[in-house]
Amino acid sequence: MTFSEKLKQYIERTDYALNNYLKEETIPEYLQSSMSYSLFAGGKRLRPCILLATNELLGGFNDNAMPFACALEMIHTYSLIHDDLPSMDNDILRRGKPTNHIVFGEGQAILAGDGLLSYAFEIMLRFLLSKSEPNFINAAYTIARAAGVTGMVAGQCLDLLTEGQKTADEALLIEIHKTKTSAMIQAASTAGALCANSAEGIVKAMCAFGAQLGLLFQITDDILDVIGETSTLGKTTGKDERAGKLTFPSIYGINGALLYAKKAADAALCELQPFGKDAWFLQELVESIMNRKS
Ligand code: GRG
Repeated sequence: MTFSEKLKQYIERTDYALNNYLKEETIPEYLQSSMSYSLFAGGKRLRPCILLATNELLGGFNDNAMPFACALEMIHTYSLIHDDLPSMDNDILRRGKPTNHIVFGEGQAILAGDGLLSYAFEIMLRFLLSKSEPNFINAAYTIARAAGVTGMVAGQCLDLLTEGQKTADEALLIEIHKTKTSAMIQAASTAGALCANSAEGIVKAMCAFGAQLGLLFQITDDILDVIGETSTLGKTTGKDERAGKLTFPSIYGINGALLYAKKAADAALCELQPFGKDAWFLQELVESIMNRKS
């Protein structure tokens, strides 16, 4: 199987499960529409794919990992809806489509995000009620921490606070990237390993892998905001500079940022070395993020 075929398979399985989750509850029609609009707006499903691929690599049963993969994608989608709000990044375009608040109104967009966030926890807890094994509890805890007040929410808070800051503070930049973006990607690989009931050393290695992959992803995101095309990315470009954001290109220039990206890619690949060819999908995923255009 090729990389694209495998990727497609993970995405299709995730989409199927997400669709079922949204259909199996009696959600008010408008809320269902606003949640579905963003959940099925053409996201790359990066985090579920990492979770499922890590889980498969380590001999896990993907059916047991799926609730966590879906929860992660729901939390990710809520974060994008809220990030696009007028009070945050104030964006009108996401994944090539009008943002949630443009279509459904600001109040309903906040609720679509709240709905996805709370439903994500409901899904994980429902699974834990049927299989309350320590490794699954740990996977849910890992995701909760990544999304929360020391993870993504903390990162977004620092990101908003430092807008317009002109001083090149590398430590702060790394802290924002680690929390805002990397934490959720790291949670994907870590939860994938935990759902496979892997030994502590393996979980640690996959956690380190996810941290580097997350950093790589954010650096390439920063680079694409400068050199990418709005039509390819499906979102407004050049926003970081206009908002005076602290980014890798703003501190090191494009070439410097590319060097940091390469360093993170190499470090991620290094964590996969013990798995040899079995880790082919994750290895190719690292390469594809390094070379991504969207
Ligand atoms: C509102 C608590 C809260 C957090 C928002 C995710 C986020 C934090 C902000 C989005 C701004 C941004 C561009 C972050 C950088 C990287 C990132 C998360 C990009 C979007 O992720 P993709 O490319 O999205 O995986 P798709 O559309 O493919 O799902």
